[in-house]
Amino acid sequence: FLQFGLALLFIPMMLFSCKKPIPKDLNQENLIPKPVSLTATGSSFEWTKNTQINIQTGKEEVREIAAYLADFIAPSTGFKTEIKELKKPLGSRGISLIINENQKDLGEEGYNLIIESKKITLEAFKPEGIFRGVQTIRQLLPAKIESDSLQKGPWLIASGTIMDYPQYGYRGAMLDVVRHFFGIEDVKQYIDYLAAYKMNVLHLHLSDDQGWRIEIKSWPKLTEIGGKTQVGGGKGGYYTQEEYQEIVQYAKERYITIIPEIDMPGHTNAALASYAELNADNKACELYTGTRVGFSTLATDKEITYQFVDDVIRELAAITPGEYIHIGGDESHVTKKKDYIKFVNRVQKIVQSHGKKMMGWADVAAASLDESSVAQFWQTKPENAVKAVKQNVKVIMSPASLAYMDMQYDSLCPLGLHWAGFVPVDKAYNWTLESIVEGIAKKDILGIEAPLWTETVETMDDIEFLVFPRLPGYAELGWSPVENHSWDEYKFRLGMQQERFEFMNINYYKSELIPWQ
Ligand code: TNX
Repeated sequence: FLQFGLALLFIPMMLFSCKKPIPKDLNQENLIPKPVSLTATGSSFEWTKNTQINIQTGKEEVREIAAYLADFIAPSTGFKTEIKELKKPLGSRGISLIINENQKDLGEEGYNLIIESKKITLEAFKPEGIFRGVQTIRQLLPAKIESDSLQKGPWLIASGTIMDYPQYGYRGAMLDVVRHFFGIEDVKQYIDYLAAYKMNVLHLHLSDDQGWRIEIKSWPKLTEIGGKTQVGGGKGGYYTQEEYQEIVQYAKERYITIIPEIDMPGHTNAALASYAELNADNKACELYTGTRVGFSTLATDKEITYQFVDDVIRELAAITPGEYIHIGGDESHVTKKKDYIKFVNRVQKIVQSHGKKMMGWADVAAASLDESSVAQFWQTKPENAVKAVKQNVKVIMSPASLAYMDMQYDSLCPLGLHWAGFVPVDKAYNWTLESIVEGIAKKDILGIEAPLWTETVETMDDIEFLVFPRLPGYAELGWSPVENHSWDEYKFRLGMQQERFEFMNINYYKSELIPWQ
């Protein structure tokens, strides 16, 4: 009788506790990048099969973001989330994605997120802000939300409010698709990694000594010959203009801008091997599959060279909606200085004539830069970046010794180079954009970019090993206010990302510096 009585007591209690899982605490969540401000209110919202996403009528872009969110949670939850267009989406249930003029102060990418036990309200001035806020919702869901197979709930989101916006408008990564070629599926995967950490730029390094990776219809041999190989002699590859546009579109749907780079006048062996007339001696050189730098140059005093540059930039500008075209300009060691300056000045005009702004590695500051141009600081010595700022040009911070994801973590690291030193995960995080170069202040800086050169990188697994876990740190340096950065606190948040990395099938480097969960 006693057993029966206890059972009577416990069964309803168990049922009750199944219905009401223990609330999560928003303060204990491990968001990267860390939001500007956050207040916990001690209960949870549960995403169930009946949860709907509400949007305002006529907001087509927001509908697409709602569909992205619904698609994202579908494989792991099994839910078919309904998207409802309401005149007043501030209903009492579900998740409302709202464009609101009143959020203007939070800027293009800022958002306000209010999580209550019965509803979630995500408000922003622009769809960009809604998309960034959706990434916050994503990180507040249990890590298994990242799985592509069905998982068990409950799908709780801790309640409270988050007000958030980025410090810098440019938060990017670069992928070198020349030294080793990566197809569009890999590039899309890379874009998804950037999106998850609220990054908004992917710089694609599309030409170099070892290859030419973008179809140029007026100069077809660039890809027919120049696209045929890569470091180590593999088969290389290239994107047709249609494929490139597919990448641009995929990135756009994630509020990421593609910045294409055609590196010149140095780093041009692949072009020089494809067209004899681009060489000073009119002889095509051999294709190159090694890893040396600084040995090639376009013939800067031939008119055909500028015809070539104009055609390439024109075709590229026509399929690139972003405002920048990157012209490289680094390590032109065999171009005479006066020729280099003349070349960059002329190319800057060509870029502008096609309605774009010029971006270049900071070496371009030797030339006369227009204030609309942008210099990317990469060298271990900052003189060139300082020279750019003196010309009122804005800079992107990519210091090799801190932000190069192709630098080895340590001397035992099986992949990567170390010409700028080792970059362990703490070193990668422990710096600020505005205090790294004397004479360059926050007002001179557009943001951060973490490049990945691929001399030693052959597969997506290799990419992931060098990118994770450093990338989330770069995202935080660009997004979160300086007073929110602390390695001692960040490393625990990063450790908590482990379960997410596992569900995402990321081949991350298990650095001993991080207290993995
Ligand atoms: C220098 S960084 C280069 C690249 C190499 C890289 C390797 C820069 C602007 N140029 O050509 O791939 O080092 O880390």
